[in-house]
Parts: sequence; structure tokens; C-alpha cells
Amino acid sequence: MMRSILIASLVCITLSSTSGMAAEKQVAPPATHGPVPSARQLRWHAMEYYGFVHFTVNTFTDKEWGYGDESPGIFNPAQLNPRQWAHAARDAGMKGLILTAKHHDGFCLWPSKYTEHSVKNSPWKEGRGDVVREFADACREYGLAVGFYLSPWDRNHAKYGRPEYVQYYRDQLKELLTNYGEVFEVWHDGANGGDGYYSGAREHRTIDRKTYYGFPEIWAMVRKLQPGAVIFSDAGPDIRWIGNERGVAPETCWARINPEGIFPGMADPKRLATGNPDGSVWRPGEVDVSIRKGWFYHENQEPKSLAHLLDIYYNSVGHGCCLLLNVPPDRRGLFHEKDVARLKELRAVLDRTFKNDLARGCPVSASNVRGGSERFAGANLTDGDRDTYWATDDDAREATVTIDLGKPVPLNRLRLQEHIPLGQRIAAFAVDARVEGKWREIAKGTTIGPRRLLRFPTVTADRLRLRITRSLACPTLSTVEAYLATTEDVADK
Ligand code: FUL
Repeated sequence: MMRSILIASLVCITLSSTSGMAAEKQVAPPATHGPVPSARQLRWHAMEYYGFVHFTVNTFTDKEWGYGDESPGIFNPAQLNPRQWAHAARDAGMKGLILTAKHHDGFCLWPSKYTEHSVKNSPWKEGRGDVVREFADACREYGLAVGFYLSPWDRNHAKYGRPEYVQYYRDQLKELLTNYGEVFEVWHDGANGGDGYYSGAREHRTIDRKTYYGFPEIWAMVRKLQPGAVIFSDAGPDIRWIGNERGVAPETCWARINPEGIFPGMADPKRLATGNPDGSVWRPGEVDVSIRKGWFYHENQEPKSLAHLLDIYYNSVGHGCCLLLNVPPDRRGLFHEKDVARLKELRAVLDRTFKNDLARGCPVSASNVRGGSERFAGANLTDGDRDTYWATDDDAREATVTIDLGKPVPLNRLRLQEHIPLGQRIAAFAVDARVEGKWREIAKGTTIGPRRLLRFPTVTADRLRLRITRSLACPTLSTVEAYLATTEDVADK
């Protein structure tokens, strides 16, 4: 008896879900709007926060840019320990690390077979060491993705500025991309040409930034050797520089841009910062900044304050970009204790702030649900799943969603995210809170895109209302999360 009831009810569930599915099939998702992210870009978007490691002869000469005439004899980090870097980065919540395998001075942190200007002629480990190897092994041990910075400008190389150097650059990149396992990001900085040692020439050399390196061929090689790696430069092709080294993406920040006239080392920083609402390629911004003033370690500099780093976080990750935070190893070859402590403080604040989503599971009503379909319902915003999303009918350009928090709840942070696999659409929005029965606007903004974090003074509200006031196509949104950062964590902005 029990068994047949059970079977009957199972059939009922099956039948109703089948008929439900049939109805759902009629409501198609919105068409994509403009360019959309590739699979490798989507993986990169989800990383949010990772670290830069600037380390070379400069660490020993106290410079930011080496001239190229530094003797490998000065490179001797007695306690070098990339495991300590990786450990600190993992505990900081970073998802990967990018190492300066070669900076502008040309000194190579790995024993490249194409030059003598490397660790193999340094006293460190009597010339038998390989910083890149130890770095890659340490990252993998701590579950971090591995990235490389290989400076196109080389102030040591005799042939810099001639075709032979371009071959050298490609050969070296190939070494890095074939001998050290999977790579998540290849980083081409924009500094290019100028004074240098150039193997004794000690002269000024300029190059044609548009053509000299033949970047399209270099990038084709990266794709072949490391298909999962995103390529960074001013001009992408996967991710773009945000146009400053202060750690700030603007409030209006499109993941799309029009690439015409932008080349590595040759771009208008303002254009890079905001991107374009009608951009023809998906090329989101990466925000690079150092925890100290310089990119390399200098004894007389201190790490930035916790409040400053929080500002950087909200202005980078919070504006839809990824944050690449540099931590320079010191002359011992270690992250300085003060930097490690600051990274931990930052992590602790972020963990406390984003631990408890106050909107999770709360009912949502929407002014418009695509085809009235469950699949695109407002409930997708609070289900804790950033892959499900709310969407409207095609003709909507404005829409409102209201979240019922159930009871008055203090909150001061919001996290919003568009469903970017279908493109970026929202151009303006506002947020209202219902406080003691009265609606009050508490925040407003322009772009949302891959992610938007909002900070505002604490309000105690029983409802939240998000008004999308301008959208380039029917809006989508995958999450609305609400948090409370405690006051000892932050000087409220
Ligand atoms: C720039 C370089 O000139 C700086 O030294 C640093 O490496 C920074 C991240 O990129 O282009």
C-alpha cells in the first residue's frame, strides 16, 4: 500500500514537472546584447582578486626601473621562499599570483637558455636556482593560479629595437609557457623603449609601438601553448589596463570597449578606464596597484593603510574589475611581515562583511518577469546561485525588483551582478530602502556588469527596492545580496 502511494506520488511529480518544462520551453532567454565574454574571460571574472610579485635586481639596487647594466652578482636573496608568498596570498583570499619573470632591466628569474643575464650567473644557490620554478610549485601547493609578466622592453639586450630581439622575446615567452605548467594570465606591460645599457651601447632606442613586437603572432602562440590563459595589455586582447596605477576603476566602467587605435603601451587612459557602452569587444578592466608606493621593495616605504586598501577593493572589485595587488618581496626574498599582516587584516574585514547575505532566500517581486516564466523569476536574485538570473521581456528598458527582508534589518553594503554571459546592459540604477514604512533612496549608480559593490551608511530596512532606470537592452540580473559591515571595520563612505 505504502509502496503504491509512493509510486503514485512520484509519477505525479514527474508528470507535473514534465508539463512545467513544456511550458517553460516557450519562454526563451533574452538574445545576447553586444559582445559577450569568452569561457576564459568568465573564469577570470570569477577570480576577482589575485596578487602581483615584483622581484628582481631592483630589489637589491633600491630602484624601480633597472638600467640593464646590473650585475647578476647582486641577486642573492638569502632566505628566498616563494612558499611564504603563496601561503600569505592564499590566506589573503587571492586566487593567483603573477611574477615578474623579467622586468625592464632584462634580468631573468629563470635560467633561460637564450641569455646569460639570469639567475644562473648569480650567487643565489650558486647559479643553480630557478625562482620561476619555485614560484610555480609554491602556487600549485597552495591552490593558486600561476601568471607571468615578461617585460617587452629589455634594457639589457644588445639587439633591443631590432628584429632579433623580437625573436628572443618570443623564445623566452615560449620557455615560460611550456616549462612551468598551466598559466592563467600573461602580462605585457606598456613601458617601451628609451635609455638603456643595451649590452654596452648605453643609448636611447625607440620602437614603433604599433608594429615592432608583432603582438598578433605572439598572442596566437599564447593561445596555442596556453589556451586557458587570459592575455593582458593596454590593448588586451582579453583584459585591458584600467588606465592608472592607483587602484581605482571609475564608477562608470563598461567591460566593453572599442579597440580601434589602442595598442600595447599606446592608449588613452581615460578611454581604458570607462570602456564604451557600445564597445565592439568584451575586454574588461584589470586594476593593478601596489600595497606600497613602489612596485619593488624599498625599506623606506610602508604598506598602505587598511582603509586605503578597502577603498581600493571597493573601487576595483566593486566596480566590476579584478584586483591585481602587488606585494614586493624584500631583500631576504620574503614578503615583509608588515605586508603579510596588512593582507590578513584586509581579508578579515572582507570575510566579516560578506559572510552573511541578509537577502538570501527572501521573496522578490518584480515589475516584469520574462514571459511570466519561473525560470526568469525575481527569486533567482536571492537564491544564492549566481548562475540563475532574473530577466524581463524584450521591450523593457526600466524595471523594478523589491526584496522583502521579512523584518527591519540593519545593512550598509550591496552586491549586484548582471548575467554577463548575455552581455552588459544596465546603464543606470537606484536603490531604495523602506525604513519605518517610508521609502528612501540610499544609493545610485550607472554600470553593474560583472559585479557592483555599493557602500552606504547603515539603514534599518524591511524592504529593498532596486530600480533599473536605464538599460541598453532588456535587463538581466543574477544576484542582489545585502550585507552589514560592522563599524569597527570601516570608516563609512
Ligand atoms: C609598468 C612598469 O613600468 C612598472 O615598473 C610596473 O612593472 C608596472 C606594473 O607596469 O608598466
